[in-house]
Amino acid sequence: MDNTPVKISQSLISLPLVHPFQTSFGVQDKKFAIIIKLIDADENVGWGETVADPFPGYAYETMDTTWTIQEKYLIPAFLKLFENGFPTIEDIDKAFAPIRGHNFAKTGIESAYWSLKAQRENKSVGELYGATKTKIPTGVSIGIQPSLDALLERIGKFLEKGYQRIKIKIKPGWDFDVVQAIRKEYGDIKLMVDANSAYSLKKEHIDIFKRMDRFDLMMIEQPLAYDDMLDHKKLQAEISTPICLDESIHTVSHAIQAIEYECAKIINIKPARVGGYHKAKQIAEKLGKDKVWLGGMLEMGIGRMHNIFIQAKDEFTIPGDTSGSDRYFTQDIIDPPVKVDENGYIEVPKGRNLAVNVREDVILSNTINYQETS
Ligand code: OSB
Ligand code: MG
Repeated sequence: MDNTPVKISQSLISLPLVHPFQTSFGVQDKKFAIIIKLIDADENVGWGETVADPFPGYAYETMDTTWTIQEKYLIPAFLKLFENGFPTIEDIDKAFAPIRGHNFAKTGIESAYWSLKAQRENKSVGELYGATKTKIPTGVSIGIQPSLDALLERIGKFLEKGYQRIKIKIKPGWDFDVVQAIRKEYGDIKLMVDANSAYSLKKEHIDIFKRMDRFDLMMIEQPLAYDDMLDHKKLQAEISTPICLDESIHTVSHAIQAIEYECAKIINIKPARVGGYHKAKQIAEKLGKDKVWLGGMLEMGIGRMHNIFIQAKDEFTIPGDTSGSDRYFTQDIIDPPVKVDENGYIEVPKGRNLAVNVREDVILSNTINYQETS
């Protein structure tokens, strides 16, 4: 049996979002993704998704940089490994290490690798990630809305659908009063806020966070600058609400250091931001329950399935940002789409590889750019 993959392709696609997503750094009404398809000589297929956005607002990587880094550096380095047989994750780590940064691009290729490996070994991707659970608890991340009433109504809708936890985006001027109104309307629901770095250590901002301690939030996500762990440590020392870091964490050691040095109490793991699912797995295993949960990048179905399988690991007890496909898209690229049950759980499907069908027709009809390498 010839194990060499004959082909790897990348397809840049876009899907309209059912509801615009607004954060402190911008608004999105479309989602872009690069779908990675890996085919070996026996026609086994692996699927991956690169989740970078058009604008470098959340991360420095974009759909253009990931496309280029993949085509010019990662794909050639990756394909070369197969000259010596089917590579291990350690081989891949070693081949990608000289290419500094660009974790989103690396994760796109790495996720396709896991999917191909699962297909070849007749396993589910979950088995490779160390999944044990049959369902995962989940929440929803709600963007900044045009009015408080619109936000309250939207929260009500997701609570009715069963979502276990509500996360809202905040920014200066859309924070204390908004959280107060939510507590008044919906009582002691599981609630948290995400600032996407919109605040600083100036006194009026510290005061807002001190006053928010009374709301018993699960956590405050990334209040301060994306590259400043020490300021987060200072803020954490002043407030009782746990700080969760998102944008600041790019490696396994960042995650461990942030907890060890008390810059945060919780880490939002996004596989794309930390360089892949293997690294995400390592962070979860090293930090353990109550210190980690899985964030999201409005993934399409392929990235969403990878996210579900990693969250089926024991460590993920805090509800994540992986919502049902219908919260994002009218038509997802997988069948069946992801569904959240009335108790706010997503069932982890059993079956080979991603355990769902990839809708290649939907991918094709939404493709903007295509490239393949053999
Ligand atoms: O900060 O967690 C974030 C989406 C895009 C970029 C950054 C973030 C988010 C989310 C959405 O909060 C999570 C999701 O529903 O996938
Ligand atoms: Mg965040």
